[in-house]
Amino acid sequence: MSDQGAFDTNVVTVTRFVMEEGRRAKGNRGADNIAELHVHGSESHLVRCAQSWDSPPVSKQSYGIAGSTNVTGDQVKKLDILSNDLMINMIKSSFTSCVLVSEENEKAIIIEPDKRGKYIVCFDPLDGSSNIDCLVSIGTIFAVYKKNTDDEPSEKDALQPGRDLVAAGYALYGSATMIVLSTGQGVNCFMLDPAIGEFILVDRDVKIKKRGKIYSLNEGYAKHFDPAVTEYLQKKKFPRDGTEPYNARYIGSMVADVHRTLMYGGIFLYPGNVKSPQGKLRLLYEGNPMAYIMEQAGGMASTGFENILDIQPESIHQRAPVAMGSPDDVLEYIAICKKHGKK
Ligand code: P6P
Repeated sequence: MSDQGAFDTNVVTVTRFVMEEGRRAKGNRGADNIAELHVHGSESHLVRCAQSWDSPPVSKQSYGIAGSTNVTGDQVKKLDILSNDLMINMIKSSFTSCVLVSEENEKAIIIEPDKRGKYIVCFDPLDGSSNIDCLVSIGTIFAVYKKNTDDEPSEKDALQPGRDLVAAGYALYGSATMIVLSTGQGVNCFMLDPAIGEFILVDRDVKIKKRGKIYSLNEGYAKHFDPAVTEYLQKKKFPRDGTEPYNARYIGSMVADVHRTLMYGGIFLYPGNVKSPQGKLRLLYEGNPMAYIMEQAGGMASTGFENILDIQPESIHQRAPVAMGSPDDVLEYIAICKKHGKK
């Protein structure tokens, strides 16, 4: 008799989970359609990207600078272009969306009338791409809104505060490949099983620690930090209350730094500074989706003066300062920012 014990015949795949969650929430914010979007659209792209990362392309030619630069002035790698094209084509073929905003496209993509649905998807197709050649973890970030007007679809449809998101999440291509997803009913993590090409539910309803012991930011900008950031870091490095100093961790890929913060607690910071008052991270496809995940996991996400999800966007590539993670850590940072007063 062969041993059947090890084989789970009732695994919860991301497809099954999102469809069940859609059915549970049916009628609430169209979560059922999210199931469709996730089944046919962004998730398919993530699987393809994930698989390409799990079985990296043999030819080195997929790596390396593509020679162009994107709207944010970063050098564009070939995988950036591949990932962006995949994401656009997968979502278009899902017939669920009408407007797409990508870090790689200066203008919003208005989907042709015969392929339109009611969702707006904002995404960073391959975040952290400057780390591709040294094999550091990178990821894909996505944020999903519902169109809330009957007008002809336009870039304006994407200018909704993060508070109005109906779903958001990311895929992390690291030592394993994982999708972290929320449709407003908590945060769930799905690990890719390359043997069956499915993402399997491994962490249900993830909650972040109330306080952590890690701070994460690029201290190379210390010369340009606002006084509040300098004071906050001083407090983490040289605590006067007898507690141990925090550990410093910084990967330089937002998806990896945010995922570690979600898993271990602490705070991830990309603040504004005297050179870049709004910081570097983009609100629509970096700040908002990650803030949504953090709040759904019991964490916080702030600019230092307001919740990131409350910001009313004015342009699709606008930046916003970011401080997110364990609520007690973010609240401590906000108190110091407010003590120094609004910039
Ligand atoms: P810096 C990657 O280029 C990215 O957009 C985010 O993934 C990451 O958090 C940030 O930039 C890193 O920026 O200035 O520290 O290199």
